[in-house]
Amino acid sequence: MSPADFERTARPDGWWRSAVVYQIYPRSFQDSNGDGVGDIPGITSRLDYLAELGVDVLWLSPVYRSPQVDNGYDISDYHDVDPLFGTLADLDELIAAAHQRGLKLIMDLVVNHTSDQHPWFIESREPGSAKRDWYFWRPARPGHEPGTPGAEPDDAHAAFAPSAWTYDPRSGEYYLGIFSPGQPDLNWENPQVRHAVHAMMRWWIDRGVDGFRMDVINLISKPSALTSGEALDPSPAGFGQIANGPRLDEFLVEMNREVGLDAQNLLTVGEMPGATVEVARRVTDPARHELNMVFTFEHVNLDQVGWNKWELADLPLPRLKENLAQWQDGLAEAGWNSLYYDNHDQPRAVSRFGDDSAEHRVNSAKTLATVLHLHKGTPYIYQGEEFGMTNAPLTHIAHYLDVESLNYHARASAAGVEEDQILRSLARKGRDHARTPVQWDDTPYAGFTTDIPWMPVNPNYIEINAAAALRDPGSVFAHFQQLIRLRHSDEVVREGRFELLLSDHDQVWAFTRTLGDQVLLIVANCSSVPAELPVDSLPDLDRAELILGTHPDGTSAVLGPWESRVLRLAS
Ligand code: TEU
Repeated sequence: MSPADFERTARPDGWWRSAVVYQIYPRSFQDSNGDGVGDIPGITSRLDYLAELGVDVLWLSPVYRSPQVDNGYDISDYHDVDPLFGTLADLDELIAAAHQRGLKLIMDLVVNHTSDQHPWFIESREPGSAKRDWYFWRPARPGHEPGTPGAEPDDAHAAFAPSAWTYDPRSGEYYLGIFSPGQPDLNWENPQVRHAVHAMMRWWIDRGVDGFRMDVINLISKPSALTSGEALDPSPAGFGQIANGPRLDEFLVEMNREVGLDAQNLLTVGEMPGATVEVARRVTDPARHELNMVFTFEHVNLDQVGWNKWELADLPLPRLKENLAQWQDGLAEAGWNSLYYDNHDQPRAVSRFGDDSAEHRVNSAKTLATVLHLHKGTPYIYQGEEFGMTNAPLTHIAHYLDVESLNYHARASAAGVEEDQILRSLARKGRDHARTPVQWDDTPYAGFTTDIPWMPVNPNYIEINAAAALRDPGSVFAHFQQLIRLRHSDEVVREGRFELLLSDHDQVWAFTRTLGDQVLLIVANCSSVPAELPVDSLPDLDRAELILGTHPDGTSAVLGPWESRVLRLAS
């Protein structure tokens, strides 16, 4: 089947509503050349494994040329692959090999900012250059000597550095980087910037990619304060004051039109820190031709205080249930949800929302997946989640490599925060946990590489690895296969209306999915102790047929620790 034929048949309208996406973080997925870093030929060598899992789409975190300040989310050439990961030819081969297996592939589009090593930015540093206005440049704060402490244009912080403004002696001015100095923000007010991005996206589509995951895409339209040269308010973290700017919809509609995103039924998902249900409903309304779906952050920011991910907070189950239900109800009539717990920025869900002890890890991983995949929307599986990988035992700052973790440690230490408190926050929320190498088997370095990995393998790889899961019909892997098959075969799972039940129950997560006279009931015990089912407050269980369960006896009125059941109610 030619690529063109494949594209035509393989991307019918709304195909992504029945798809399951698998995220690959190339640096940690599979090394093929023994340099301790994952690469593209390594991914290609694992395509049969991914086809066996049953997923439909592969999302590749960035593999473009990059100084790797933020592990690739700082791109210096959008039209080339970083030698760390391979070559363009390797990527073409991966795309073709994926398509041959019926797998689609989407790229990570990082266009809120580039690397400070990108030729666009290097040219922009020249005061008179035609690309000066491709980025945000500002003079020093009035009355301050440029380059001296406190001379930054305003007090805005960066996510991974003390200030959002970096002094450039070349012009004596400051440029904006809301993540880090190595990631200067592009000025999307400038139509030349937008056209260059559109052309780059068309270039990748011509190479066969099936869509884009768009990095912090709701930050591209900056608030008028910034675009009109005024100061930003210095809130410590969070994108509240920058997110969802005045021209966001205009820029997304223009991109969709100019690139032909909907016209070619390409998958588009926008990462949107600070997006609300209202923003998501608007942006993912198919009639508006903006995006298919967005990644919200609300449910992954509940176990913290406000925007500060390092200030930990307990998360009673009703709060998590309520938040996901709000997004289900909010996008029930228009728009579409993405469903995720794990990605390369979040700690492992089984350790965070589940129980990763030897006694409960398998069932809590299965039950968390059951609950997520039976919500309405497109599920995302992060590498290793499909066999229950856990957080790593990172107990010293030397164990952390991520720019965000190291910046937090530096800032908190400077502010006098106790080391053990800093380490407690990092142990709970650090991104490093998601980035340990994938544990393929129990051989040295877990089969990830034949040399010293860029980041140590989690020592629990002897027990927790893909090979062991593949051999075990009762494994987390086998459970994910069943969830994916259910989504592919059952329209109620794809399109059924969601309704939360027992919203205040602090152990049981229960809800129904209804399509016409078909009803699925999902009940899940999200605790490590048995839970009595309040049968009087549930549809008649005696009329229910168990279609997927984690425990042998699916009829008892008591759910075992981390037991979940998907039941079809007789109509
Ligand atoms: O993440 C955006 C983002 O909001 C995260 O930085 C998040 O706030 C934080 O990591 C939560 O811990 C995207 C990418 O997913 C991330 O890997 C990049 O570091 C970031 O953008 C900048 O490109």
